[in-house]
Parts: sequence; structure tokens; C-alpha cells
Amino acid sequence: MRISGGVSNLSFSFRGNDRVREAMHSAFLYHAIQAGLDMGIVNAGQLVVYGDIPKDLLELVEDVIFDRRPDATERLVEFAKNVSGGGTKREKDLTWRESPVEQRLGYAVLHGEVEFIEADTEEARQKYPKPLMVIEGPLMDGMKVVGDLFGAGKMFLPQVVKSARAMKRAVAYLQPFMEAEKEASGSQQVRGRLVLATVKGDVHDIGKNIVGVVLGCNNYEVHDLGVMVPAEKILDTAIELGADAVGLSGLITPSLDEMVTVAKEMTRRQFTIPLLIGGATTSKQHTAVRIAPAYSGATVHVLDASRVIGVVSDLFDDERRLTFDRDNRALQEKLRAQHTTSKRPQRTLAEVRAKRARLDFSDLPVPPFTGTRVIEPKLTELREYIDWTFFFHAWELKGKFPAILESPAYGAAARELFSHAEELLDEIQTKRWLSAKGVYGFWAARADGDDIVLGDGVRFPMLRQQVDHGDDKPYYSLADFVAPEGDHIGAFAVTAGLGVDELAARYSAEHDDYHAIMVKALADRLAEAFAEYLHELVRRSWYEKGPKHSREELIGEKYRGIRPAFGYPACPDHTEKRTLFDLLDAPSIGMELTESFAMTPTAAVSGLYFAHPDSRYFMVGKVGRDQVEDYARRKSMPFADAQRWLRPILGYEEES
Ligand code: B12
Repeated sequence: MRISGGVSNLSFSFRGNDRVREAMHSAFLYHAIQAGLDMGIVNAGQLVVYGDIPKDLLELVEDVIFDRRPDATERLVEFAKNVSGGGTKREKDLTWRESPVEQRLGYAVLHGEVEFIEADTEEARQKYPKPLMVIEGPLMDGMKVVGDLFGAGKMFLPQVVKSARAMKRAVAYLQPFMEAEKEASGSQQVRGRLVLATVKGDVHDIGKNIVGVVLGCNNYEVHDLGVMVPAEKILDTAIELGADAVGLSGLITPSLDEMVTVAKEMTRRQFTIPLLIGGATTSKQHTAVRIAPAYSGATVHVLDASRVIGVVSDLFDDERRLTFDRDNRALQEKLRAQHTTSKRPQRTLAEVRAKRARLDFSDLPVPPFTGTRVIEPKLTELREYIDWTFFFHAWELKGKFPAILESPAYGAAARELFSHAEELLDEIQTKRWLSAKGVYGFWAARADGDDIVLGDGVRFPMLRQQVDHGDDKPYYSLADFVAPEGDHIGAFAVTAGLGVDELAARYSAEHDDYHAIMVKALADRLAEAFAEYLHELVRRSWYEKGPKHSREELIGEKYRGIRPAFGYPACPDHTEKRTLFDLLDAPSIGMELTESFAMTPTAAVSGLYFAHPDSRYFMVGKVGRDQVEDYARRKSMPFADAQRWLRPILGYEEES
């Protein structure tokens, strides 16, 4: 028996939408041939390669073909509305190429099109009397539309960063001509000059880079000093360039203190320009309570890139500045007042220790080995462990993956970003641009009060919750999850960031911030995926022998055991990473710590493994002075130092 069929009937209802039809035909043929189809009638010139069908479209199409979900048809119909238009037979829509050069440049900037940008810029250069006029005319007009649409929420961050790439390429093309004519690029129209830096001891810069691009798109001049920048360099540069504002960024809590240091230095050196504060660890509360009082000029916390233009345009406007500054100071005053009144009652250390969590330690699984092992997974292995939600989050497309691909507001932008990310990941994989390395191990361990002591004497002092719960619940410490009579714990340090800096620098040199930022965001995702992958491997080798958990279960942490990381709320003291790194000999795989205990390479995660089924994540929260004194003793660290490192969680006022 032979089977043959007319394939196009399958997609008849999508007449006019060749992209969807071609994808349906290809996907159908791909599976049907494997299942025994001998002959199909189809326009072979209109077939897309199965592997080239974008993943999102493929999923929807296969949902329909296999009738995988009840709403498969509706979802494909909905999706098809956004992708109607040419399939393989139709050329890319190039009608915009027929318009005058000004409109072409505007289009290229708005859509982030770089294919013709140099040729069009050259044409405009020949048309205009001076190269600078090309920037200040058609290119800036295009950027202004971008800035307005972004401000109005009609354009999303990834699209803005792509626009910036087109703009930068055009400006770079014009640069040598302007130098020949001794023109300064765009200097007449610059709306303000900012010096940005990630503070000393901190290495993360995606957020700051995004902010820099958004500012650049709105014709602010940005001098980005990079990461780990000491206060002196930031302020010297600001003076040298006559900056209108300084912007600081930081990811981990020790950077908060460093920001206070910069603020104090600004006061000492009699600065008056605004100080902008941003980064994942910062908050408007901390800015109000600690940073603003250290500096007399305007000190403004900026939550994310979408707010930065609003803030700087107010600060740099002679009229609006006063009102903005007054409102900001009033808000900060209110936050300081709330801070002093909102202290929640605390129990004494002795009381909370008496209420430690008491676990049943009758089942203590033994790990497969003790000591350390190095692991170097392939990126293909890590890829399936990526939780994409935070990737979109980094680009300010907030929503859960994969639902975000279907979002009425962000869907189109999210789908485009996702397909670019997948393309780049493919390339990174095949060209081996990045590599991942980790080290992990297991040790005999026991709880000694609130310390976890390893067989060879290495000690991890832990902190305990002290804020009054008002009920009978235990006051947790991670030490509670380890049996005092003898048990095991694990530890790990992983990075997927080997090669990132070089790759990002290469993209930046090509004026391609879009890919430079994307590479870093992907490396971060791979680092987190590595931690997930390794945790699974560890659990399975140690105590979790059953069937593997699904992706959703992994993301929802529906498994036994935890992997808290120093800096996260259950173990907020970053300095313990020193002991951890020594234990694992993390430098042997290329990982190091900065003076603030940030890890390099940047895309890195490290922490401990606990196996107990009742072990759980919790927040230590604010701690009392009695605990800080006790903790300092247990760490053999001077009290003042312990207090400084624990500053973000002190539940009492420090004596000055
Ligand atoms: C994703 C993530 C990671 C990723 C990548 C980090 C990253 N991209 O920022 C990875 C997995 C690598 C990671 C690692 C770690 N992380 Co982490 N991580 C996060 C998470 C979940 C999201 C951060 C993020 O991606 N933000 C998206 C980016 C684009 O936003 P952003 O950096 O904040 O920037 C925006 C704004 O802040 C602002 N902005 C930023 N800079 C500037 C500058 C100026 C001038 C202005 C105006 C504005 C501005 O605009 C930006 C764009 O919108 C946060 C929790 C959270 N929800 O915030 C924890 C968090 C940042 N991580 C934390 C910690 C502790 C760590 C680790 C130390 C854990 C560990 N022991 O392994 C390591 C440190 C890594 C290192 N190299 O040292 C803590 C930091 C606070 C603290 N307690 O110290 C957080 C807050 C989690 C928590 N609640 O405890 N992390």
C-alpha cells in the first residue's frame, strides 16, 4: 500500500498568509514522511526548510497538526494575524527603499535596519553640505520618533536598542568625514552629559548599559566607565568632562555602601550636579535613608530604563528642575520617617535559638563521593534548562515565558527578541564562543549551634531570623537543615561567562549594543541554567532517584532540597563566598572574587546544597545587635566589620 495526499488542503483557511501556510506544509511533510507518507502534492518552490521555521510558529503549527491542545486553532489564527505577508516566494518587503534618502534613514533607525545603513548614510552625506547635518537632520529625526514611541510605551526596549545600533553605525560611518572637517558629532544638540559607572567591587552592567543606550537614543551624551570603578575615577571624569550628572549602578548589597562613599566624596569635593542611583540591589528607600543624606545635591533613585529620560529631562530643565528636586526630597523625607517608625519588634537571639526548626533526621542520604569535581557541560545541555522569563525581564518585557510570546501588548516584540536570542545562541554554540565550567562537591557536615561545620573543620556561620513572627512558627537558620549528629552538605560554583567579555567587546566595537547586551543576558541565563542543571545532577546522584522532573516542576522548584546562594535572603552575608571559594578551589576553574565579593566572570552563581526534605528558602530579615556580636565572634571578625557587611539587614541603628 502507498499513501499520497494533497498537502495544501491542510492550510486552505490561511490563504493569503504564505508564511503560515508554508510552515504548515513543511511541518506536516516532515512528520508525515517519517510516519510513512509516500507522495505529497505541494508547491515545492514554496516550501520552507523545517529547521528554519521559527520555534514559536512551529509550536503553534504542530499543536494544530497533532491536535495537541483544545485552543490550538484559536492560537494559530491569532498568531497568523501578526505574521501575515510574504513567505519564501515573496522577497523581503523593500518598498521603503523607494522613498527619498531622509525617509530611508528614518525608517532604518526606527526599525533598527542595518543592511543599507552605510550606503544610505553615504548618499545623504553627498547630498548635505556637512556630515554633521546628516546626524542632526534625518538620523536625529528618526531617533526622536524612537524616543517618543518608547516614552509612550509604543516601542519596547529591544526595539529601541536595535534602533540605537542603526544610529551608531551611521554615526560611526560619518565620523572620519567629520574629523576631516573638524566637526564634533552632534555637539550642538546634546541635551546633557552623563558619566555612568558600576561601582567599585561590582561587576554587573547589563542594566547600566541599557540605560546608557536609552539615554544615547534621546541625545544625551553618555560616558560609560564600565564596571568596578573607584569613586575617584568617577568624579575625576565628571569634572574633566563637565558632566551634568553622575549615574551609579550596582547588583549586590556591598555596592550600596560604595554608593554612599561616592555620595560622601561628591559632598567633600563640592559637587552640585545630580546623582542618579540604579541597579537591582538599590531601592528608593535605601537611596532616601543612606545615600541622599550623604550628598547635598539631588540624589535620585531610578527604578528602570523606562523612567530615566523622564528623570533627566526634568533635572536638566531650568524650570522643572526645582519642582522635581523639591518633590524628590519630600518623598525621601517621608521614606526616612517611615524607616524610623516601621521597625518591627525583634526577639532576642537566645529566644529565637530556643525556637529553632526541629527536623526529623532519621533519613540521611549519603552522597556518592566526598571532595570536589569539576564539570564542563556543553551549552546544548544547559540550553534546555534556561528559564527564559528573566531574559525578557532584563529587556523590560515583563511577563512569564512562554505566555509572553502571546501577549497582546508585547507579543510581537517578545517573539522577535526570542528568535534573535535563539539565533545568537545557535551561533555561540556552533562557534564555541562561550564555555561553561563549574566545580561542586560534598562533605560530611554537622550543625554546631548556628554554624555548619564540615568534617575537615571548615565552618559556615549562619544567621537566624529574629523579627517577631507573632506566632509559634520556628525562627529559621540554614543550620537547622543539617543534623547535629552528623550529616552531609554540598557546595557549588558555576560560570557560563567564559568568553563573554571578549564577545561583547567585539559587538560593541561594531557599534552593536543590541548583541553586546544580548550576549551578556544569555550568559546570565546560561549560568542560572547551569546551576539548575547541576542541582538536578546532584539531587539525582545523592537522593532523588525517581523520574526526572518536568521543566515546569524545575522552574517551580518542586523538588527536594535547596541551593541557597550567599547574598540571597537565607544567607545574606556575601563574605562567606571566600570560604566557599577556598573549599571548592573555584579559582582553579577561572572564578575569582572582587573586594566586594562579586564573582568573576560576571555570569556566575555559587552556593550550598541542602538535602533535607523540609529544607526551604526563607528570608533571614533584620537581625539584632546581639546576633551581630555573636556572629562576629563566630566568624572571628571584628564587630565593626561584621556590622558593615550586614548593614542592609541591621534591625537597629548603628552607633556613629
Ligand atoms: C537575573 C539575576 C541574576 C543573574 C544575572 C544578574 C543580572 N543580570 O542582573 C545571575 C544568575 C548571574 C545572578 C547572580 C547573582 N545574583 Co542575582 N539576581 C538576578 C535577579 C533575579 C534579576 C536581576 C536582573 O536581571 N535584572 C534585569 C536588569 C536589566 O536590571 P537591573 O540590573 O536592575 O537594571 C535596571 C535598573 O536597575 C536600572 N539601572 C541599573 N543600573 C542603573 C544605573 C543608572 C545610573 C540608572 C539611572 C538606572 C540603572 O535600569 C536597568 C534597566 O531597566 C535579581 C532579583 C531581582 N528581581 O532584581 C537577583 C539579585 C540581583 N541577585 C542577587 C545575588 C545575591 C546574586 C549572587 C551574589 C548570588 C550568588 N551567590 O551566586 C550572584 C552574583 C553574581 C556575581 N557575578 O557576583 C541579589 C542582589 C542583592 C544582594 N542581596 O546582594 C538579588 C537582588 C536577589 C535577591 N533578592 O537577593 N543574578
